[in-house]
Amino acid sequence: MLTIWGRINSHNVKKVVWLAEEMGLAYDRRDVGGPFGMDDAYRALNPNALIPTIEDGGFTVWESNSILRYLASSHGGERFYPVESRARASAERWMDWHFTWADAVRPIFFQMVRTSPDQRDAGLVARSVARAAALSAILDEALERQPWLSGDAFGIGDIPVAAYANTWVQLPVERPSRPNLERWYAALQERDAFRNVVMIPLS
Ligand SMILES: N[C@@H](CCC(=O)N[C@@H](CS)C(=O)NCC(=O)O)C(=O)O
Repeated sequence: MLTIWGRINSHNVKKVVWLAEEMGLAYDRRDVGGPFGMDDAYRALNPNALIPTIEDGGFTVWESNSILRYLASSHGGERFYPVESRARASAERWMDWHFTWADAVRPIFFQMVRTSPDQRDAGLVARSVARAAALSAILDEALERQPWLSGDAFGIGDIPVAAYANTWVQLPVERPSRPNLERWYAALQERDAFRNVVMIPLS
């Protein structure tokens, strides 16, 4: 049985649980992090004191994107991970680019969801909203040429960007029209795992 440590309102935990659900894996998710805290046993598993961490038959991995790659390389998850080297690089590029995207979306999320209104930094929100809007043009352009960030089919190249795209879409901020991104987001919503794991209320 796969064990996934991490509270489910974490973007990085959502990514891993989403893939586990897509793969139909049996897993036991344990709440760690944020209000749940972390004990010494958890810190021994993950010296970064961050979530998520997984344990699979005595094998422990942390770093959410590494976990995605591991799961998609085992347990029949290969259909989510292109094999051919150029197709794989094209898909994986979005897993790395997601850090750029997350750096724009995260401040808006923290300010609007996890910061009381009187403590908010309006300048930071405005700069981050503008940055996310500009970056969304890059996504839109890519999704004009292909249906998924992973290529012709949904895969792990879509998951990290989509976790933050959902937050961007759910936040009450101005967004430019991005037809291809909107078509991709609508297609994501047809996936049960995306709706059930990622599209939960932001908290
Ligand atoms: N690069 C790491 C980042 C992990 C990370 O920053 N996790 C956040 C939650 S999204 C965390 O552990 N925050 C502290 C906490 O929840 O207590 C990964 O992708 O796994």
